Amino acid sequence: MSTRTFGSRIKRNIDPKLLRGEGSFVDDIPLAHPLHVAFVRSPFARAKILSVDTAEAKAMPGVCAVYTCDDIGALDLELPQLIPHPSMTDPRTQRPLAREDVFHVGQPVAMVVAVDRYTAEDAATLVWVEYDPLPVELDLERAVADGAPLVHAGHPNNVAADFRQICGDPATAFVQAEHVTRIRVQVDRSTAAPMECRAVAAVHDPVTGELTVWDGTQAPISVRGALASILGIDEDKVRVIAPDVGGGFGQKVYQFYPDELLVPMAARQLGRPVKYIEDRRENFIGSSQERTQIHEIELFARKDGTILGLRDVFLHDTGAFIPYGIAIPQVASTSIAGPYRIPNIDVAFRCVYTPTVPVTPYRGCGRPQANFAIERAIDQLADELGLDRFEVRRRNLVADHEFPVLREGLLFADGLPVSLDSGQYHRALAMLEDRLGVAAFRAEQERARAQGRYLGLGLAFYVEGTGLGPYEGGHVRIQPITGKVYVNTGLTSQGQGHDTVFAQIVADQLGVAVEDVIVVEGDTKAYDWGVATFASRAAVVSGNAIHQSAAIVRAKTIEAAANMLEVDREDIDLRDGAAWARGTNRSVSLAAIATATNPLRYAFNEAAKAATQFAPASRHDGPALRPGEHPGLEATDYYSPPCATWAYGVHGGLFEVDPETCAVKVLRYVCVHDCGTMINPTIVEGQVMGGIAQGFGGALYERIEFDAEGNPVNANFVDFLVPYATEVPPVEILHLETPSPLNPLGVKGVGEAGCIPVGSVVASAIEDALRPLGAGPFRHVPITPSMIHAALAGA
Ligand code: MCN
Repeated sequence: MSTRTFGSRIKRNIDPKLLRGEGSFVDDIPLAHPLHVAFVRSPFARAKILSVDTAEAKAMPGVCAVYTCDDIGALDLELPQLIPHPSMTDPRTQRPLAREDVFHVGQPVAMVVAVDRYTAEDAATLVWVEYDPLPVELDLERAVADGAPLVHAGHPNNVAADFRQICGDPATAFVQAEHVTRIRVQVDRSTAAPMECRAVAAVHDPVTGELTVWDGTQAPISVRGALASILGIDEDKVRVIAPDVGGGFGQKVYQFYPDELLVPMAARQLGRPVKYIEDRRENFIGSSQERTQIHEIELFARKDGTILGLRDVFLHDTGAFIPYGIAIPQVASTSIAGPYRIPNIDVAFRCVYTPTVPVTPYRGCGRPQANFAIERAIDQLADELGLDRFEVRRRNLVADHEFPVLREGLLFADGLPVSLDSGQYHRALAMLEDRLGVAAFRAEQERARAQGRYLGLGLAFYVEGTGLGPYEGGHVRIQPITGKVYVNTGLTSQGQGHDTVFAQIVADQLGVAVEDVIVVEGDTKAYDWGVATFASRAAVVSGNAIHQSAAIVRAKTIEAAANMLEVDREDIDLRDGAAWARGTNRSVSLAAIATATNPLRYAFNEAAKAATQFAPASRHDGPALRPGEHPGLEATDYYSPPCATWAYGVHGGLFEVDPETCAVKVLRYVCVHDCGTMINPTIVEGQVMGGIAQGFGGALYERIEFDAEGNPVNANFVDFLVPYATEVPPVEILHLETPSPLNPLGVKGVGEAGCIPVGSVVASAIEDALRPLGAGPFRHVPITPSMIHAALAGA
């Protein structure tokens, strides 16, 4: 394979369209006279439903239907538990419309369908629901205490699951330790806040029985499977299309939200297109969130800073329901030892129901919390032992020759033991230290302090298991007539630029221009085996599948071209959209080769005419197709990773904290990262940058606030602060490329990496800055100005 475009900084194909406002999102899909949906949502965090009266709403002109749980027949069920785990008994999931009980503010109780959204919204206010509110406990630690009000009966202490994993011999290591560091850290709840909220539209064709659903989802194939199973129809009669999607960040991965089932149901029943476009407030109170965890972590070490063992016990807030099982805390618990050579690990967690929006993975999925725990603990260990924070890390980082590092006993989200596959951790740390100019900064910090300015340096290392299975596939086809190459895959993009990187992979294999490769994603009619976009897996899983398919097409093309040009296969060179007989000026275009596979079919085409002379049909040694041969230059192959491949990186920043205003200013921010071989460094940098922006949100600004009754009090962009471009600093990104030994392309994922260590870096830097004032430690994110103020006041 040549390396002409793989690894190149090619601009994303999709950007001109999106920047010109020519994207086509669910709300842009032209539908003939669609009906519109509004939901009646619970205003209580926990309540009994005493009655629901829809008569007045139904009577309103323009209202076509009002559904409660009693009106949806067989669909009145608990939605599927997506990732079962033996640690959960009776895991609770959401019903499409609440029956008897509501479990969080925002839970859908009734659905109104009307001629326009205004009418639907007005009618929703005329659905009269009588509630009997029940007591609630929102605080995670109090929720697990005896006597706390229960979210779900039969789940004492609100425990959804308890799980513990052990690696090595922690008990012995703990006894041998000369020093123990203990800290408690907390990460608060946040939300993905995609630019486009969620959206679903559906059309049912009564003649063909086909149901077409446009869904701003990360998982069209899974949505189709769920719809077909629940509605009891053939999968072939359900087509799910994810058109352009304005960000997902995990929130739009397959949780099977009520609207994803109810909108198609209504379209079938009412015989009209139906659509639901979530508004921003609904996104805050109805679409899933993540992050709250409280860790009690202990490091058992020698006096020289060598860590012998780690114990971590943490609480994980799972919200009102647990559709994703223990996936998030399991990822957190298996990431807890980070890049460090910690042989003995004891980690246990408890998933806790709270009467809040359900929790499912949000970019990072448990890793930012684990990172905050281990990195804050390492800083603390260094401080307690009087060692430099870089030095303690250096003493414990896995060395290059120690890979693979198997953490037997710690099962990752794929059910397999954690095994760090490759990396250059020491080099990454040295690059960061060098780029930050640590020695010079320390001198500057001293000078600044003398002038009453408080500068601080923070750093944090992370590892990230990426590229989870089970599998993805790719279909590659050289088009007859035009010679363009079409690539179909099962997953879908929400802004990751897959169409460009997948085109790069194929272009190199087939010797065509990237612009001549058209990638089609997110349409179950175009490709229908696959899983979804999550877990930073597209490059690893789909990338390798497409690479393999393209390799088969390449071989077929070379075989056909060798026949046509009457040379050996080894003498064929694919470049510039043609197959060349090496060392000659004889060539045949890929269009002609693809066309020649069936000259009759393309008899009206000039290329076909020209190619007829080469057609396999003109082979005089037997039938046009030999047994097992298929016509056309196309192939489908699948890739199933053996286990996760572990990306990593280290971030560091220089910050200034103003003790008067408590404002935090980022002076410099440096990221050294390694996602294996990079397919497109520009896209990788965009991903890293986007992740860091979200990381700054979690570090300094974003917290979903509830009052004591469980009402979200900042469910809007005025009160819930996402960082704007003005808050996200320029980032100096340095790359390392240690290929993954686990897959043919040597790639690891990068989509989530950026957000993982930012909270740890920011806390580390603020602590360093305010050390002379005795304020700190900082072990709770986001770190708001009022928290800094309180720390200074308490100093
Ligand atoms: N890439 C590359 N070289 C590598 C690794 C990746 O060129 N060695 C490219 C990939 O080909 C892809 C992009 O970088 O175009 C991200 O790749 P990958 O890490 O495989 O992640 P996925 O494509 O599977 O995307 C999922 C990941 C996740 S889990 C979240 S959450 C997230 C993210 O991507 N949500 C996003 N990035 C996002 N970016 C945008 N704009 N919007 C979201 O919703």
